[in-house]
Amino acid sequence: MHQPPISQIDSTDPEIAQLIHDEARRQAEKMRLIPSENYVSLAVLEACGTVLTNKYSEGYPGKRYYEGQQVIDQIESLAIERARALFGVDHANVQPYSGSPANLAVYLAFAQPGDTVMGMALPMGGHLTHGAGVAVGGRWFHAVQYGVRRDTGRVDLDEVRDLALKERPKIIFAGGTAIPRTIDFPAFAAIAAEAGAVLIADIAHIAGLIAGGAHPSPVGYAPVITTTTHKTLRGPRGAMIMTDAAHASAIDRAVFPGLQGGPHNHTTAAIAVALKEAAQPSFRAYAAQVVANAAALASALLARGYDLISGGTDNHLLLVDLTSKGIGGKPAAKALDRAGIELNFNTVPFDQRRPFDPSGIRLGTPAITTRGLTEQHMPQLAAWMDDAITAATKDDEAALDHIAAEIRDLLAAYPTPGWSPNP
Ligand code: DSN
Repeated sequence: MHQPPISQIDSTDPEIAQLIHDEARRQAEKMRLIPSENYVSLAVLEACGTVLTNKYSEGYPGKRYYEGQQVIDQIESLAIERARALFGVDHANVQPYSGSPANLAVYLAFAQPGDTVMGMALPMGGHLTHGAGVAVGGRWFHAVQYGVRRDTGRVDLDEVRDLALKERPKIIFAGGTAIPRTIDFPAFAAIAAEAGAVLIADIAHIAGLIAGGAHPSPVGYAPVITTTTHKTLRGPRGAMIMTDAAHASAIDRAVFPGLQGGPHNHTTAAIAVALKEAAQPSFRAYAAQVVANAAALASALLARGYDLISGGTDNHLLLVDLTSKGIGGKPAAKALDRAGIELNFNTVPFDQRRPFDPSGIRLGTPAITTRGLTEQHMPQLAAWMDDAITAATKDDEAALDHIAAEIRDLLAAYPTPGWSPNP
C-alpha cells in the first residue's frame, strides 16, 4: 500500500500504477547501497505531490514576473530561511532543478567561456560537472583536473596547489561523487586564495552529514556551496546554492534569469520540509549512524580481503577495487543486484579498464541507515556481498537468488517510508 495513496493512478492509468507498485516493492526488498540515494520521509513525499506543481513563479520572493505569489513567496522564503539556519550561511538559492544546473549556474556566475576552471577528475572521484571533457564544463572552458595520490588514494593537495598556481583558474571545485574521505575545506580555501580563484564546495554527497555534524562544514572557507537535496540530506530531487553575502546576487542572477525559468514549487516545499527534518536532533543521530555503518562495513570488507580505495572511509561512501577478486565492477554490480544488493559499478583512481566496464564498485550507507540498519548488520552484509561476488565468478545464479531471499527476509522487518507490502 502506498502512502500517500495512488488510488487515482490505479484507476486512471493502471500501467503506470503497476510500475510504481513494482518500483516501491523493489526499493523495499533490495539492500539499497547506491551512496547518492535515500528514502525520503512521508512528509517529503506528500509535499512533492501537492497542487504547488500547478504554479509558475519566475523570479524570487517579492520580485516575481507572474501574479498570484501570495503563498509561493512564503514557501520559498521559509525554505531559504531554513537552509540559512541549518548550514549557517548568509544566503541560499533553493531554485536549481538539480545538481548539474546548480554547478552550471556557478560557471555562468564566475567564468566566461574559455576561462580556466579546475575540479577533481571524474575517474578520480570528481563529478561530471567539474570539468570532465564530455560535459559543458570541459567543452566550454579550459578545465584542468586534479586527482588523488596513487599511494594513499587521497586528494593530493600539493598537486592541487601546484596546478592552481600554474593555471590560475577562475573557480576551483572541491568535492565529488566517489570520495570516501573527509574533504579538507580549509586547505582548499588557502589554495584558492593564493591562486585568486573562487572556491566552490560541492557538498552534494555529504550535505546531510554536514547538517548532522558528521563532516566538517565548508562554511567560512568556501564562499559558494552547491548541493543536491536528495542524497544524505534526504530531501526531494533538487538542489541549492548557498553563498556568503558577497557572492549572493551573482548566483541569483545566474540561476534566474541566467539559466532557468520557473522554480518547481512543489520541490521547494519538499526541500523546506526536509530542511526542517534535518534540523531535528534525530537527524544528527542519523548522520552519525550513516558514518558508523560505513565504517563497520568497511572493516568487514577489509577483513574479507577487499581493496578499499584510501584503505577505508570517513563518511558514507566506500569505493572498492575488485581487481584482486578477479571480477570487473560491472559484472559484480549486476550479480550483486540479482542478489538483492544494489550499488553501482565505478571507475577507481588510475583505472586500467574503460569507464563503462571499470574495475570498481561504489557503495554507501545513507538509505539502509534510514531503514534502521546498524553496525551489527554490517558483517552479514559484507558476507552476502562476498558470497555474491564469489558466486558471480562461478556463474552460480542459484546462490545469488538464495542471498536475495535472505536479504528480503531481513529487510521485511525494516519498513520503507511511503510503502508497505500489506494492502
Ligand atoms: N549521480 C550522482 C551520484 O550518484 O553521485 C552524482 O550526480
